[in-house]
Amino acid sequence: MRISVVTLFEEYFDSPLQVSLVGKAIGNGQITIDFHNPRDHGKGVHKQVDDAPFGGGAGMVMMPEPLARTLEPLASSHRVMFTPTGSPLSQAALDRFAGMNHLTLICGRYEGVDQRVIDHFVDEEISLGDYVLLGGEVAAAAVIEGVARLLPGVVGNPASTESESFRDGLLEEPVYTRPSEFRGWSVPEVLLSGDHGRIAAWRAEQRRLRTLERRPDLVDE
Ligand code: JCQ
Repeated sequence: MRISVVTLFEEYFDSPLQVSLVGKAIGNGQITIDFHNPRDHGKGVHKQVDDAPFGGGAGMVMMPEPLARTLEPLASSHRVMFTPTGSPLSQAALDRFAGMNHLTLICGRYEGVDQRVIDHFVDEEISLGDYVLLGGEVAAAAVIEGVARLLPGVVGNPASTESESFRDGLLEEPVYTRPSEFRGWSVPEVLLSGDHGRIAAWRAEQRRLRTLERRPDLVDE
């Protein structure tokens, strides 16, 4: 799979792409990543990429020409831009992205991006959540990691089954490992019982309770 990243700050991705399974997937050639910097198409001696908003107001807007020039050669890919006004990122979106040959991740900066570029050079807008960051780089790194673990062979691949379990719409149950007593705190007895029926029932109940308490929005009704 090829992932193109459009960013003013390629160096932001240095460690996320080296570390762990993502680093391995890139090392194996399962993922190839290339970077494209709108600054290379910036205007004038200062390579300007942002300008004041029409109509006034605070902050700067990314200019259309440098971004359009950056995106033109990537037109045959699926182009995703990260903005706080996009559709929320989900496991379903990651599953969809993981099936693509060539994905382009566009990191906005400043207060926004000229809408004409979004209208004509972007396929979808995605948000990492209801908060504002300085740029889309964190969201792009999240998508790279979320997609990498779905690619065949990257996680030795229980990943696809794991995302299945998220798809059933409940949070995961709590998990424990040795020792069975840690600083006086015991592991729930049922998990040591060897009774697989009881364990499965306990896990299902924990998932239900946890979801009701923390994410009532995920429970149907
Ligand atoms: C992404 N949740 C928050 C900030 C404007 C392209 O326009 C903008 C992009 C950003 C950076 O992304 C985020 C974000 N998901 O802040 C402002």
